[in-house]
Amino acid sequence: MKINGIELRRIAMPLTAPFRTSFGTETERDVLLVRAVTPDAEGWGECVAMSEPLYSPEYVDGAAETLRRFLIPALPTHVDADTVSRALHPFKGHRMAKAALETAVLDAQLRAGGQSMASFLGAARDRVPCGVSVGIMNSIPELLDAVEGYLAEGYQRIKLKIEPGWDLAPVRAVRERFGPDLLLQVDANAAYTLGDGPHLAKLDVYDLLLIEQPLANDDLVQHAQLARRLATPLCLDESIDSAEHAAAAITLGACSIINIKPGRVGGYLEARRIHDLARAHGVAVWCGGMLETGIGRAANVALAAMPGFTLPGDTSASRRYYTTDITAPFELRDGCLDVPTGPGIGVDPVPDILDEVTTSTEWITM
Ligand code: NPQ
Ligand code: MG
Repeated sequence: MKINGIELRRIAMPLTAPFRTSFGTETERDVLLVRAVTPDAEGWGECVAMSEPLYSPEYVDGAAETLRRFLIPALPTHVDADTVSRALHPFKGHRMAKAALETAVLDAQLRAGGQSMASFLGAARDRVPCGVSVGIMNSIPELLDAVEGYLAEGYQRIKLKIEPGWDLAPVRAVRERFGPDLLLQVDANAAYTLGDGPHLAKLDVYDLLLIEQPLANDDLVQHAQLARRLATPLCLDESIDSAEHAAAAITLGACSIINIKPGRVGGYLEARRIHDLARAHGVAVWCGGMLETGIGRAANVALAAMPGFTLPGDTSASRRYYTTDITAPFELRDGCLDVPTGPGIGVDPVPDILDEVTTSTEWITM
């Protein structure tokens, strides 16, 4: 497939409500979109980097610079997702930037061939069960109201963001209020150390599905030690940058569950490798979220339809984060999202809405 050029487009998406995690409070999503233009089709990729390097070392200005300076110039003039992946391989890190470019090319390739992303990835179902990630709140009553609202919308699983000072009490309150059948899990975004092990073990009585990324991103060995001291299954997010990290974590016993985010691991091809590896080892996976717009969400929903995704993901409806999405909104139906069936990611930005939120565009000719 020939490639004419790449557009880098920045958009500013106000969040419906501030989203607080152990690393900070976000009120607006600063998103970089990549559009690959070929003679036969256009493809879209969404870069999941945040505006600041708080979740991982990547950040959106850095991703844009990496794309324009190194990644896009390294592309051959005839591409598909595999050749893009190989061409980007010499560059270390910058997986979110790579993922956005590879996904834009993959989307264009699939649209040109009339195949859906779900079919390409080997999806096993046409709808995926959805969970929701609930930020740190100012009070327990406020948290209980938020959880009650999400359950009324049909979410099948609740994930509470935790940090030191906001862990046992909110978990206890939610468990007591909504009962033993609620699928409940927590995410610390690396806010604890191994010394907090005895404290985190107090979560065991609340029968959580999992505890996600309690320790620092690079603490694989410490996670293995912690996992042995907890009854709650340990899930890794930030620590897993690649299939190699996943293999190491599984071998070490650092986790029994993996949160797969295609952006974090460098794209959907690598995400599929981690899925296959985890499945072969009996390790459950689920699809995480990075407050994607409909563009990133569509591809994530296709991924989450693969057979090894046995736990509900953070693939929430558009309205969880945005009053107006840039695509037709993803809406919950019986606690599930429908997997898009059209070619490629199966959704398109609505031109007027896209223009309204665009803050800059840049065209790079091949
Ligand atoms: C997680 N996401 O699983 C992340 C972290 C996260 C849905 O909990 C702006 C952009 C704010 C990306 C906050 C969920 C964010 C962000 C949190 C990602 O760890
Ligand atoms: Mg997480």
